[in-house]
Amino acid sequence: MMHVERAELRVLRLPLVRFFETSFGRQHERELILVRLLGDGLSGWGECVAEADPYYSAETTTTAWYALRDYLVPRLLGRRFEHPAEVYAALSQVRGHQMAKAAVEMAAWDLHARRLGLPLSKVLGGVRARIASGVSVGIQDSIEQLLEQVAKELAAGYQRIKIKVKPGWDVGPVEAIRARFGDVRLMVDANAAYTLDDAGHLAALDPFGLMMIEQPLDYDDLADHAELQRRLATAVCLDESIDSVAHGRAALALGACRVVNIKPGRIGGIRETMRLHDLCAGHGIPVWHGGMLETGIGRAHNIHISTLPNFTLPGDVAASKRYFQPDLIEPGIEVDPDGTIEVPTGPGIGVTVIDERVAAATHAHLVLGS
Ligand code: SMG
Ligand code: MG
Repeated sequence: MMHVERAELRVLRLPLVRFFETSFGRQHERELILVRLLGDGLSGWGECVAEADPYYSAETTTTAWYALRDYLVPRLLGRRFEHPAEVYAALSQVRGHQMAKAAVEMAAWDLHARRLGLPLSKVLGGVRARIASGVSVGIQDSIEQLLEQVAKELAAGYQRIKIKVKPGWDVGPVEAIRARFGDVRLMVDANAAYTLDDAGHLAALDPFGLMMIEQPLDYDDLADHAELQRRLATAVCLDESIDSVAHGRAALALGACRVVNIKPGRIGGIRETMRLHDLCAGHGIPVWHGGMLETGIGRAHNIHISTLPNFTLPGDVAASKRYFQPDLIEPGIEVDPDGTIEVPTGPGIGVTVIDERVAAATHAHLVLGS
């Protein structure tokens, strides 16, 4: 029995080591919410993937704070759960707010695994001790800068390169990477920057043998993606459009993608991740773990989740030092020269949170419960 006695919510702001630019803008800082659930003398951590601005998703740190404080945490406080798989259902009266739900649900999984004294990956039924790591390289100011970044990441061992694209920064950068680095595992992510009218232009990427093109069309679209997939040789991967297991099912039924990026935060947490993972496996659709510029806390969750069997492609789960120096955990997440990350073996997410670093980055703090 897991007893939820108290919850701590925090808003943190951390500078990024280097700016990160997508089709919707450039950011230099990460604002995020941390959730800590306490009970029976133990605590579990969750990290909310919502950002300060509603550009990747409608949810933001502000909406997540409101949902957690007024609706989600109050539904868990004082309650006992046999298993964290029950937590998502306990939040079901609240519509949407998947990122806020995921943050507190994932904290419950960490708490549960710590009570059992087991690494989270074991509790989930994970099948590997190391995960394959890829990187996401943002839009750069020049092709030279892009090639420099890609060279650095390949030298670090990363198993696949993803570059962010947008109209005006797509075929040229891909061509330049192929010319310089040959047959590396390469993919692109448009973060919804194109429309179906661009299908002909996107087909110009087909000859480059990309692993996939991620979220080319609108953030909530499925029908146009299905039409685009019919017109492209390159596999379409959906990210933003799959914000629930139900939408995942619709995407597969429509043939809107051949690959799925799973971010637990986007779909409501770990239980929903397991459902979407199994659904995709049943359809022969490979999945990989997305990233949301998480600190080591969210990153550690992502590593454990990536041990599930159908996470067969390298994810956006990279080393701490690409984003934060220092990270909130010690030691930070490291990538070995073979492009893999070791799954932490300690209880729960298995990383040590450095309280002083959390405190120093905290801009708001709220304790709920006894
Ligand atoms: O965490 O390495 C990371 C970032 C990976 O590119 C990444 N994420 O659309 O997949 C994506 C983006 C979303 C974050 S941009 C705010
Ligand atoms: Mg994406």
